[in-house]
Amino acid sequence: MSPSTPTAIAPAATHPSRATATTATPDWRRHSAALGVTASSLSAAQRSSLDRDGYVILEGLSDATWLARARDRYEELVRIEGADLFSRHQHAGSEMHRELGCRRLPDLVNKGEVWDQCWQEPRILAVVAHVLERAFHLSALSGRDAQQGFGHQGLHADWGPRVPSEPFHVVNCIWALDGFTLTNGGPRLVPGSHRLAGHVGDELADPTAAHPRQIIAEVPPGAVLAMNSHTWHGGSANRDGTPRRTIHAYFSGREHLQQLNQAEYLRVRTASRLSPAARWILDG
Ligand SMILES: O=C(O)CCC(=O)C(=O)O
Repeated sequence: MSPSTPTAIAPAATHPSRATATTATPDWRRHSAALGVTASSLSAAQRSSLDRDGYVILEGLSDATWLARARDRYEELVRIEGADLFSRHQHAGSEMHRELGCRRLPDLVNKGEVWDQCWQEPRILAVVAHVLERAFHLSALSGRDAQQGFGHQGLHADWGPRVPSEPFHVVNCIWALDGFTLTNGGPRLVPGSHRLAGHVGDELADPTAAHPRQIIAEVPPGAVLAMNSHTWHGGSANRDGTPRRTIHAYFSGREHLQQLNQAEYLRVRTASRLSPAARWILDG
């Protein structure tokens, strides 16, 4: 067709709006970049660990000062909210399930600036972007710590039975405020299980039993177990009673309902300190 005929007018040249629709950087990439995510936020080894094993342990995301503040604030919130260990009186929000012998703290977005880095840290967002590969949001930000003798969970994925033709839907980044050991309730995981079709019950009649390929994640204080949370996992029992306080930053594809409607719960004081990109991560 001749370029001089009317139908040969190049849409991109003459209709900027169409050009934008086809070439613009997607919102989620722009907002991630605004929060500091770059192509090198994760190393090639970290990306392959996520792809192959379904998780990666990220170190060096926090320093001793932050860790001390985070632990103090955690305990302060437990005192204020009475995050009772024994479920009936827990103040956990309705978005969180209750668990005997575990302290749970819901809606941490609104409970101190100290938690901002748990969901805005560029390497955390890079994991989310790498696994989900599309627009996402923060579904919930919460605390969990199992007391001595408690915390053993059945292996589970944070989603229904896996359909391999579907994209991944959920990521959980677990900040280990005290570190995880083999005996204080480090999460157990079945490496590579995010790539399997179906669910844990297909392999294990009793999901609370040990899986032959499970490992217990040992994570130093202040580091993060960042997980494609289709990977079969679960808390293990805190046998030695040493602290194992965690912050769970749980993200999902943006098309899914959040566990807690973050925009609805957002307090004015919280909103006033957030950047537009951070606000975008909270929106439903
Ligand atoms: O805190 C942990 O070790 C993992 C907890 C977990 O998987 C859950 O609460 O669903």
